[in-house]
Amino acid sequence: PSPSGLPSSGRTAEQWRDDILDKLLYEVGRTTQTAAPQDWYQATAYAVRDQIVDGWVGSRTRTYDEGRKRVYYFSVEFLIGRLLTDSLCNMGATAAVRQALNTLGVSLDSISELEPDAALGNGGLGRLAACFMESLASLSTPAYGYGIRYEQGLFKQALVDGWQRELPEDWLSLGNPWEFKRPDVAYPICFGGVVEHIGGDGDKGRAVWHPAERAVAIAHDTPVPGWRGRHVNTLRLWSARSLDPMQLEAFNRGDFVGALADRAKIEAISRVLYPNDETEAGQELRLRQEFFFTSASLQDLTRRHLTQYKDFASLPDYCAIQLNDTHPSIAVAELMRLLIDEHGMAWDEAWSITTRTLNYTNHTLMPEALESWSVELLGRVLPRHLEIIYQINWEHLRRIAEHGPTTDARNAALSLIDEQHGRRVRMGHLAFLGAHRVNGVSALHTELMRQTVFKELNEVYPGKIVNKTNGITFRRWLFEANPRLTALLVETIGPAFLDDPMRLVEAAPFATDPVFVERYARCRRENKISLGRIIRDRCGIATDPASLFDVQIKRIHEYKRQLLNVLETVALYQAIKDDPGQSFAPRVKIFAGKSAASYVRAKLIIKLANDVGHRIDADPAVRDRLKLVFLPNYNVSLAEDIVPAADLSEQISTAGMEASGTGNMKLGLNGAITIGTLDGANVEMRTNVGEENIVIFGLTTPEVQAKRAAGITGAEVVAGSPRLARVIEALKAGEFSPDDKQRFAPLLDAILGADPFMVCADFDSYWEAQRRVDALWADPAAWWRVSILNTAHMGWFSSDRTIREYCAEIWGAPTD
Ligand code: DL6
Repeated sequence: PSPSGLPSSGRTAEQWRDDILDKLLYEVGRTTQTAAPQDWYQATAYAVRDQIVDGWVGSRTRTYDEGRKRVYYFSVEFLIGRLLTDSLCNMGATAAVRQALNTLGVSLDSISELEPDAALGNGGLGRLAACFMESLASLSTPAYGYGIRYEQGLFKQALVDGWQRELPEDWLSLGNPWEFKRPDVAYPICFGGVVEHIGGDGDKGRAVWHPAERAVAIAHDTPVPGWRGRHVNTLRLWSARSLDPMQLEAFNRGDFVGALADRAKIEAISRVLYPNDETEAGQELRLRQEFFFTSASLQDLTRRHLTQYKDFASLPDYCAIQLNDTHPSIAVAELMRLLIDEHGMAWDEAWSITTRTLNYTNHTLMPEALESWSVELLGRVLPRHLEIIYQINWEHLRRIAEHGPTTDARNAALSLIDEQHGRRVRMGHLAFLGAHRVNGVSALHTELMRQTVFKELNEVYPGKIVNKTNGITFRRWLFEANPRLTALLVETIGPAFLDDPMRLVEAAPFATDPVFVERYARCRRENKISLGRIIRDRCGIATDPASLFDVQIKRIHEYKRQLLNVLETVALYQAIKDDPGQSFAPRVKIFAGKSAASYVRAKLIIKLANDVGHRIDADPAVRDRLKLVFLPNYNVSLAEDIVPAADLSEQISTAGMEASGTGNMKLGLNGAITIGTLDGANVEMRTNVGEENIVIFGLTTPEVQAKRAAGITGAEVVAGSPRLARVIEALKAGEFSPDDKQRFAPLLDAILGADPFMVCADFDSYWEAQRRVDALWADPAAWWRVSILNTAHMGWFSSDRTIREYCAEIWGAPTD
């Protein structure tokens, strides 16, 4: 093991030094005299990449030679963040490269910071895809991630006077040393036009699609090295190019803009990542994006399969495709089209192959987030696919009719076509029908899928829905993000947990060992000091590491209830002012997260948090006991700074609404104590850590459902809660927005009315839970015991466990 406790790659610092100098000269074209920090970053990345490539080639050869089954993970988002530190960690090369750079007068930490985050995702779904890719490689499961190479990732968030402003994200502007462009791996992607039926077999027969428009998908490959570099997989992202660079005739006429118009329209497909939780995101471009990467990926993998195995009958034996949410669910119709129209297969055989190859993961139950496309749009952009979807639906409803009496209402619920909202194709239903297995991402969420969105389909296809509780990669979220704690754990319980996360439990007996506790607490303190520097630099606020760092980091959404946290902050502020003698824990409330650009209320919540923070900071009577900071531009690398420094993890969504959550696992692994509702994976975290080691509050899912049905308004709840009433009064009176007293009226109206997210209903319970947190904080031995036990019991939430379950129970794919 290297000094950090992590394994070493076997390459010496001298070898790395030579490699880096070589790359600096011959790849970057600079000398040590002329190199800027960015050049050093590039040279180091190229040197590290070289070491990955050997393993990459070896892994592909082994997969081919041994006929190993491949997993294909289709995802419109891969939120991978930075790759240099990730690769170094997995290759066991961090210490040697650091030393090599030191001899050249370069700091590894400084150049790592220059790498832009690959922000090719919005939040949980995209980050899960990144963790899964890493675990697949670490478990030596042959896998490809397929997605889109967005030129602009998720927007950069600036805070201007407390308001979110979106700035373009330009992560490729200085090049991307990790990717290999493959201009030869290119597929045509078609849109529009008409369909000609040529075969017999009626509506199930073969057709020729005469498209109106053609794009080309070009592959860009990024190697994904697993833990200890044993196996390397591929993330293949597609970019869109037009067939013709320009209309030369128009150009020669002097119409320079018109000459490039078609090209611009095609290339827009891979230009920008859509914000996922924007309800109106479903515009034509989004549909084109989804089809674009799905079709390219299917063409690519079927070509690979055919080259190796010569026929399609064995496709399900050698390929498992996972659809990450409904975004790639057009794969059901596209795979059918490829098999029938392009390869001449009969419908029934094509359907059998499709439904044994595809699987689908659902990530949300919120009706507005369940994708559907108008029949008109789908028919216009993908006419052949709409026909196939109609035929799948016809067969599906016919089979149901054959199995006994049914009703119109039941048929309407089962149909792929939603007739209630202007004839729309339900993409979740399509994915369900086309999949071998459909999974939820936590036990509670999976059960709710069975009871709600897929109730009728589950009755017709019992057993198709299975649960696969999410996980996180410990390499990124413990070893890299928290080297101090990792080294302490290695020293205390040995290195076995680095390969088997369940062995973390061996740290449990040390939860009451004063020497270990002191060292564990010291790690946290040092991490808090590091985070404090970031807070000071970005927010201009000084923090005391002796304060409780209370963290809520995630997308800003009403159901995630940052508002509840801010309201509690106001109540605490008032309580401290009322009676300065009360012994509340000194706290720094840390928020970070982006709101969808068009989500007005979420943006107002950001403004409220900022206004409350400023008000508190301006109050000398309170500011040393309570702070609220909102760190701008939350992304993966900022999360890596915050997570190891958190004492308290806020997982306070309305019960029944968070599919799983994975921030809860990252923070718990690093020893933050969770304050949370019985929602998503919090339920399983309680089981794993023990109910005495987690602070649970609030309504349960059935209680939320009952409250909603009873139609109790927030105003009625407030009438019975003097503390909340006072908070509301202060906001109404404009105490936090003297320049615009009405500013927060839309937020108040929402919670005082139907209060769909139960902010008022859960307020008192949340307040009391926070006071339990205060009491625990006041007893350091108890606090650290609980904190350490959280780290020790988080092994089950490794994405290695999740991926092993997928491999064994869904994909039939090999591990190790
Ligand atoms: O499954 C990953 C992640 C869950 O942990 C979160 O609970 C869930 O909100 C998130 N969903 C999304 C966007 N969903 N859609 N569509 O990120 O997935």
